[in-house]
Amino acid sequence: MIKIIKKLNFLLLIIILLLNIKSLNGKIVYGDILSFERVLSPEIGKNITLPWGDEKVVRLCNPFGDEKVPIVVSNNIPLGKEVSNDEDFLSMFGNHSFATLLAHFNCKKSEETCIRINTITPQFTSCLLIASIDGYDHVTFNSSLGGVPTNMNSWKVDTVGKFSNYLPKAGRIIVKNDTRQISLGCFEESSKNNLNYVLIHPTKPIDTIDICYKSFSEASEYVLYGLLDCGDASKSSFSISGYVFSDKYYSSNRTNNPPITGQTVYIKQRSGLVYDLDGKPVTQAITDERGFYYFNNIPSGDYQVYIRPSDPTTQFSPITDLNLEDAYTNKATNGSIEAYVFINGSGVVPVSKTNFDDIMLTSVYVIREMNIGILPKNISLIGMIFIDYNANGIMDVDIANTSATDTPFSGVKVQLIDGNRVVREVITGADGLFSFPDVPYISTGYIATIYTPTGYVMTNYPFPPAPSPGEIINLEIVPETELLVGLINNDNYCQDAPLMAIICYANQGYNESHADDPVLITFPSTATKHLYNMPHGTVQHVAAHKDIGSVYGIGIDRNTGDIFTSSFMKYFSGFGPNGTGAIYKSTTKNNNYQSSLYFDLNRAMNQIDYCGTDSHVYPMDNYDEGVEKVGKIAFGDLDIHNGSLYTIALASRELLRVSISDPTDFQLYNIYNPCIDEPDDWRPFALGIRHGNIIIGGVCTMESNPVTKPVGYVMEMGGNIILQIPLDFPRGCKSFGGSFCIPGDYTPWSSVYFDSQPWISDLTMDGENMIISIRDRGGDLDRDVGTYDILRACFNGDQLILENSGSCGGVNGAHLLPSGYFGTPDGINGGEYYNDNFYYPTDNDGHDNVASTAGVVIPGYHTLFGSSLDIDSVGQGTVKVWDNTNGLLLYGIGVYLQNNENPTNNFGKANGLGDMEPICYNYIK
Ligand SMILES: *[C@@H]1O[C@H](CO)[C@@H](O)[C@H](O)[C@H]1NC(C)=O
Ligand SMILES: *[C@@H]1O[C@H](CO)[C@@H](O)[C@H](O)[C@H]1NC(C)=O
Ligand SMILES: *[C@@H]1O[C@H](CO)[C@@H](O)[C@H](O)[C@H]1NC(C)=O
Ligand SMILES: *[C@@H]1O[C@H](CO)[C@@H](O)[C@H](O)[C@H]1NC(C)=O
Ligand SMILES: *[C@@H]1O[C@H](CO)[C@@H](O)[C@H](O)[C@H]1NC(C)=O
Ligand SMILES: *[C@@H]1O[C@H](CO)[C@@H](O)[C@H](O)[C@H]1NC(C)=O
Ligand SMILES: [Ca+2]
Ligand SMILES: [Ca+2]
Repeated sequence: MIKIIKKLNFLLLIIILLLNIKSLNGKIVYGDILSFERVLSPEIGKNITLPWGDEKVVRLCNPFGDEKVPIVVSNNIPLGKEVSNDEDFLSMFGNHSFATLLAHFNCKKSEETCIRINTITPQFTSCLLIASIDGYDHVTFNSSLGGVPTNMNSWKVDTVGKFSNYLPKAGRIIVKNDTRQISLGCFEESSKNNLNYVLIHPTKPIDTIDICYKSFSEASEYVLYGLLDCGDASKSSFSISGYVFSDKYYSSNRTNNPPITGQTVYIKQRSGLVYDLDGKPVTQAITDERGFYYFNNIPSGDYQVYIRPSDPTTQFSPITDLNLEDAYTNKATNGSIEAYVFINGSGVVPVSKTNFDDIMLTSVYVIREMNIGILPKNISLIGMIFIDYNANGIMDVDIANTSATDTPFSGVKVQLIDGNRVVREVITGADGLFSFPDVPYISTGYIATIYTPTGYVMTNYPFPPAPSPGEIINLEIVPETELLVGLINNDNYCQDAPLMAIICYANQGYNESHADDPVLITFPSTATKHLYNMPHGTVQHVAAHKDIGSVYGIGIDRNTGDIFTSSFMKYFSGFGPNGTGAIYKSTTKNNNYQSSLYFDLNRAMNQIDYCGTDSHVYPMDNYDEGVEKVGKIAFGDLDIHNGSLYTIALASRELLRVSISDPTDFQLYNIYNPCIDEPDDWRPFALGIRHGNIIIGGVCTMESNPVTKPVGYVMEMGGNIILQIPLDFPRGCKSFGGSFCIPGDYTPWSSVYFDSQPWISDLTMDGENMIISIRDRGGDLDRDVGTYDILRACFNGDQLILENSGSCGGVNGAHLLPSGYFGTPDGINGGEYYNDNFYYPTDNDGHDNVASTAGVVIPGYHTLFGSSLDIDSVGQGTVKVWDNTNGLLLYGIGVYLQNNENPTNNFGKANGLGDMEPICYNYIK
């Protein structure tokens, strides 16, 4: 203690000399507030509390305990003397006559000592003045608030200066900092008497500063410091402003995000209520149409700005920007911003009347962009794309035999759009659904952009004019309502209940006794009764025998409804007036049809027998010649595709294409011949359309070398074989009765009419699966009976696989083993997918295979319509209807019934029907 007093005496001496205080009257003149006597270093360990300046109360203590007691005295330095006349220096002390500072002594080479200055309340506007640092002094300090260390890089230097303008030069103080501490030093030669100083302030509130000092020379054993008020509280009025925005981008940035108008923003001080500088309480502000709010004319303080969402599950912008100087960014954590607003506070700037946000403010300072981002409530949006087969705009889901069931449309790209922004993108799956779960709600709403596949149009337009096929469609999509989008293209479209056109055959030459018999008729596809029992007029006679003679293939022009038919060689039914190369067109006129020659391949090729010579013998009384030409002259199946009709010229085994708008535009294509050993046995006949391309079906008939069974082929136009059909499977009984079974196995083609001679006559797609109709050539060689097959081939994602044992593609059909009516094996591996058996109870007999010669699947239908025979009578030409999903025979419509009065009217069971097509019109004209 004595030692310390001694040192103090020494110190006083120094100070008196230094400050040039001439007369002390035996008593040192102290500052207004600090008491020299009280601030003696031994006391520091006892936590001295002393008032400092007008408002502050400061506690001093020794942070390191008794071993390292700092020597500190208070000091009142008179202002405005020679040693203290620098204007900048003076300006810091207002109109005070003394600068009240602490002097911290440290003897050369004694250990560093520290002093802790603690203010009871957080300091917003305090600056730290440290003075008298020369080359031998080393001062460091750090600060904290509530025990939380300050990042010392956030302190800012205000002034580096000197006490006196009069005395020689003072050395400049160098400030170095890192996050933990600030170090002060001086490397310039300085006058002993002109003290240097640095004024430095925190940009965040603090309540504690630890200052440590060590001296390296007796020439300099003290530094001075003090807390000054940097802000003039009377001038320091503040505002807080910011934006509340809907953070739909999850960007935590108000840029581009929509404002939230009418949002209440609350404010409070950590220590309680907020009163503005007029003394009025301030509690809340409401955001304007820009989402902007402000609190005006409030004192400096430790504020919390927050919102109180009515929905407790409200979520806020994910990223909080702690740098309050940044514009645009979200400053709130969970909807609440903590901001120390004071002069020099981070982000606190003078109000600028050129800044739009400040126009309403009357304060001197403002902290702007105290933004609060609210994540919009998530919503889920869903929709579905379906194929609207009948284009009625409704997703028809009922399953009926004679109407389409609309199906989900997979593989369609759908984007969710907000303005120009693609929020998400999906491709519809097998369920046709597109869903956007958990997207932020936006008041402007979303658009679903449908990338309509090529050729498709939307059927449930909310808008005329309708976009053209394949055009991208933008639709509003709203929560809680599934956006249903029906799409259709022409190929998949058919109006409800289309008429069906079918070929019948009339006996004899076209101009003989049966000249007026109808051979091309239409009937409602919804018919369930036999046509001959239906009201008059239900069936329309399109063309008579005299108009077109014997034809097989039918094609419908979807634009006009015109019907094209091609000549066909059949026993006891003569060619039409224009011979073997004729393709006829039947066109509606005044509610009636008119038929005429459209194209003649013989004429077009300038060769009278290009399609074969008419081998019938006329007049045809009871008998016909030339039947070995069946299947070898005239034409096969006919289909229309892309504005042209296609048929097969049987004599030359070529594919013929003729434009349906211009008969002079035609073309013949070679067809690949898969019958390597006996090329002459290749009999292409059937046509179909798969994946938008023509496919061809034919048989290697084994006619010229009948040692093996015939083999069928289905190929693409270029000859790529997509299906091989060995026609060697058991076929039950061609006819059976109580005690007999006439085997129905296929034979090579021959002139024996009772042989079952396989003739692939039609190819029908059921989605990705294929239905192959096999006519019995034997039925066209006589007037006896033909028995048919339908085979189903299922696509396994890679190739078509023929039905086997009555199953196809993993689906069991109608006739698993044993499949023949009397248990005989019937079909590939003994079973068959489609039930084509016929049993006639009256006579206790029947046929095991009366399937179809031409099949129709109207788009979207689950049924197969086939031209066949025998449903409930013998000698009946019949359209049968099967269920494609299980092979069941559902019902049949008798087309005609051979009766005993006029047995030669039709062909009865002898292949009395030909091709069949629905008259579907184009939806997109
Ligand atoms: C001084 O105050 C500090 C903190 O307020 C405390 O930790 C310390 O024990 C006090 N010292 C004495 C001697 O009272
Ligand atoms: C000087 O200080 C006194 C009290 O500290 C105050 O009343 C007075 O207004 C001040 N004068 C000026 C010019 O600031
Ligand atoms: C200053 O730093 C020292 C060492 O890390 C630490 O013990 C002390 O508490 C700090 N002082 C303040 C005021 O944060
Ligand atoms: C501390 O360092 C940072 C940069 O790291 C600087 O911006 C800041 O002004 C410095 N503070 C002082 C008091 O020198
Ligand atoms: C916020 O948006 C502004 C304006 O687009 C941009 O300059 C700034 O970098 C953004 N800030 C952040 C943190 O993304
Ligand atoms: C086709 O037959 C009809 C009816 O006999 C006849 O009027 C027409 O001239 C024939 N057309 C040709 C090109 O021979
Ligand atoms: Ca529909
Ligand atoms: Ca059968």
